[in-house]
Amino acid sequence: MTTPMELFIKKMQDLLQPGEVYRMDGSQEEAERLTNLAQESEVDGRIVLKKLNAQEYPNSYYHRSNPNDVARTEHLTFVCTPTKEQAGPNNNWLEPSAAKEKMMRLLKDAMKGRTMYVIPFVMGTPQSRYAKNCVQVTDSVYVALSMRVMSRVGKQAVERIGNSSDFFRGVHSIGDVNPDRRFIMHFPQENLVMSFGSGYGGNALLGKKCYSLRIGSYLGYQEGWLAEHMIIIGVQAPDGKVTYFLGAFPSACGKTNLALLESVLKGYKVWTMGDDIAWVNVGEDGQLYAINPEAGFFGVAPGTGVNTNPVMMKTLKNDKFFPTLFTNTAVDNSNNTPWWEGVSKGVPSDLTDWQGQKYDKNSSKSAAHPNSRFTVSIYNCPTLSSEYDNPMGVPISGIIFGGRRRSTIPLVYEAKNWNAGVFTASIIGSETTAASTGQVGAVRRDPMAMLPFCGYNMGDYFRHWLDMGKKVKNPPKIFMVNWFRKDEDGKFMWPGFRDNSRIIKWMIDRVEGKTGVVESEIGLFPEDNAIDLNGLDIKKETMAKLLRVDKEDWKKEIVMIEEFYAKFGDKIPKELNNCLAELKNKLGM
Ligand code: GTP
Ligand code: SPV
Ligand code: MN
Repeated sequence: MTTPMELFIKKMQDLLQPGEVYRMDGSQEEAERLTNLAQESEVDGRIVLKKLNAQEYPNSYYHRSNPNDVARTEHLTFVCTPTKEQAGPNNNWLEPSAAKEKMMRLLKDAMKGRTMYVIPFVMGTPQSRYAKNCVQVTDSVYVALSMRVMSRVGKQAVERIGNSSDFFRGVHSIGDVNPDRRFIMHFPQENLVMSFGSGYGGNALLGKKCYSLRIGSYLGYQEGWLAEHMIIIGVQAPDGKVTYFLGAFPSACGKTNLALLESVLKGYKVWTMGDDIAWVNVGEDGQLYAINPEAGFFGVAPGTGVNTNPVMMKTLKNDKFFPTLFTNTAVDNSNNTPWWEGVSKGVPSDLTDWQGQKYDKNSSKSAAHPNSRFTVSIYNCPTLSSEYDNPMGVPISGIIFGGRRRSTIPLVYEAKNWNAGVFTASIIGSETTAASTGQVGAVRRDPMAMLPFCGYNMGDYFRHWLDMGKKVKNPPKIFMVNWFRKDEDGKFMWPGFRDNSRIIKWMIDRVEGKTGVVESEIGLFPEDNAIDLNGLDIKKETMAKLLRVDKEDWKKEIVMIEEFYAKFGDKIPKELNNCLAELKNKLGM
């Protein structure tokens, strides 16, 4: 009998007409073979991988992409549900058969003379009942190697799939890397994604944003769970107790740094579970549990250094599981190491920039692309939680939401209950970053940090969040943070990074009921001196500014929130409209 998986591979072969078919087994030996091959292959006019200094960065490789292909392309990303309403105003939509026709035209014969890599993989630890089976085909060896780091590739996936037809299907071809012929099409009803014309992370590693978030969120809506753009961390207190948090921040707004945080507070330690995606289920005991479906980090390089993120610097130098890839950073030619702004104090004198040009120190442009990234296995992380491979996941006590805002949003506040928390998350606004093409620094609504990743109508998504709250016995506390407030001189008011442990400690105290709160118009603030600022040089006035409601700013915020809500018409649950009305009332609007 031909299995559904074999049928799928055969169908792809017929469509794509590859010169060769290679099936990935996920072994270390295979990684060696493919990295060797990639050092000899040219794709899109570039050598795919270059080996970096093995003393400094063992088993690490450098990849430079086409300059037109350095970030997610939201305007070319579609959710193709039967009706436009199902996809919602938060998604680009195309009618499924029209979308498929378009993609079939692009994909037909797309792999002529190329190798088709068949990647069977599992998202989640294979022993978990929350894990999901997937198969992606791709003609990019860079994508194949990245998938190996980011997910569990190989035998276990093939075994789990067996004769079943219940697996995600992903079709990817890098095509000719032409932005005019680039699309990322999602078919949630068919558990299918077709992606053409880009080799970039979120566009091409289909297990990540495409499956684990867009398709995943749709599955979660159907099956009663949540797929979220969230980190998972366990924070150990001096008494040894570990409290688990989820944390949602838009792209390039601090997730990876928080997930690998080295606390500045004595006795507190962060254990890393995940840095980008969480699948959240209600466990048998009625508590909320989370697993990380991924197996690696695809992290922003700029800003990562021994002072800001020492744990990531250590991770990047481990090679227990390899390879580690650096994409679109600069290269320091003096010692053949990857370089980016923030990794060292000075700028090396012999630097090649991310486009392969000699870097001029006086240039106003950065040497590394602002969205340059590393791809590294989570097993190389020295703070990996012992619960990482726990098939049930970890029980969640708090959910942290955040955004990047120079003004308006305080450093931290707490929602008074689950529904108020859902409202607070639904009104998140954040300044756009280089993680997606287009304008950087423009404030846009990004509810739950899921605007680019929710695979269905966000009005329904809000309703689903409210319903989840009803199913959970002790709903976690919900917090809102903003590490990115700036003063009149444009300087960050809060030191951020490792000092964020001070805010996390306060949250643990709140979870344990050890400290009270002060009510405000928007939520609950810490009591005076409740945040441990020991050893931190920050003015009292600065803290006061960071922890107050700027009413005039908030009135402007309300206008933006109402505009956003209006797009969803009567899909906005009445609970959220009530919260909005109450907030307006408190602000005197
Ligand atoms: P994605 O991988 O795109 O989802 O991003 P992310 O949310 O994981 O963001 P990441 O932690 O990689 O941080 C993005 C950028 O914000 C980097 O340049 C960091 O250096 C910077 N950053 C992270 N945390 C802080 C902070 O607490 N304060 C300040 N000022 N910058 C931060
Ligand atoms: C993001 O943009 O949120 C990322 C990187 O985590 S990507 O995988 O490209 O989506
Ligand atoms: Mn992300």
